[in-house]
Amino acid sequence: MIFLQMGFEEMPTNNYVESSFWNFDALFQPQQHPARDSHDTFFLREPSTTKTLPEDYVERVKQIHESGGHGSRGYGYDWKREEANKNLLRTHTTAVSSRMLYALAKKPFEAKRYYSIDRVFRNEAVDRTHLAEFHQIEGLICDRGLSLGDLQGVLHDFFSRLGMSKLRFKPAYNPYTEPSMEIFGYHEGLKKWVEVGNSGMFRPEMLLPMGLPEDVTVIAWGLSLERPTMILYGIDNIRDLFGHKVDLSLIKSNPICRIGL
Ligand code: FB9
Repeated sequence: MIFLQMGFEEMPTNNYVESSFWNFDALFQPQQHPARDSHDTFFLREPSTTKTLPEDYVERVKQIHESGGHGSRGYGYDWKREEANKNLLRTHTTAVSSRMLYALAKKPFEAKRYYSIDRVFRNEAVDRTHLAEFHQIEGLICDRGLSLGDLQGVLHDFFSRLGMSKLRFKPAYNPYTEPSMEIFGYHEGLKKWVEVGNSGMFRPEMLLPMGLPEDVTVIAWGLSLERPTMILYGIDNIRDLFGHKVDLSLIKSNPICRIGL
């Protein structure tokens, strides 16, 4: 409801299986980045490789990784098509954002506000707040001449509707955004600052090879669905909220969420 009220439209996220190309390469994430090995990512044995990719666009992505362009010097490594072809369980819904922005670039430019809320998979150590899968929430705004101030503005709007009007931003790093910011919110109930997400401006090395006009900028942010829900309902262990051990009567008896409405 919060995203719809803010004029965002939902992205189609109904594919858990994705190619490394859309999950990583299209996002200018280099092929030797640690997140791309099987310690963090679930790769598929069958089907192990993707069938089709847009060849002309793939060539431009190869260029930007290997030798740059548009003022960037790129990464200067030998980009391998077979690495990009590998199928995996998507590690973030940002993989869907890359598909949507590429689709947008194929049409006369129109500003867009998109969001996604769906499952992502990470081969990480599980503990009371982490499982090998969680739901990512992502918002992005694609328009001409957006600034970091516009990103901080929309974050204030979004999180104030989640009951957090006081935010702090900490410089961070993502391969696909520059600048990037971790987001912290003051939680009145817990009387403390909590990390509420991550954000940034998608890099030109991601957007220009897609064919988007030079002056088009994209601001984006992400968070999880499980973390706020655990805090809101005072749930200590994520297994009580999500997964095969959940007590369904708890789900049925809990009051529905009224935040932001
Ligand atoms: O959700 C998180 N915290 C959170 C969010 C809301 C909230 O609301 C209160 C109740 C009212 C409370 C807490 N986090 C993100 C922060 C931490 O929990 C963090 O430790 C774990 N993060 C997950 C990833 O862990 C590896 C949460 C998950 C996360 C982090 C970043 C992104 C998405 C999910 C992202 C992104 C992104 C960045 C740039 C461009 C596009 C997407």
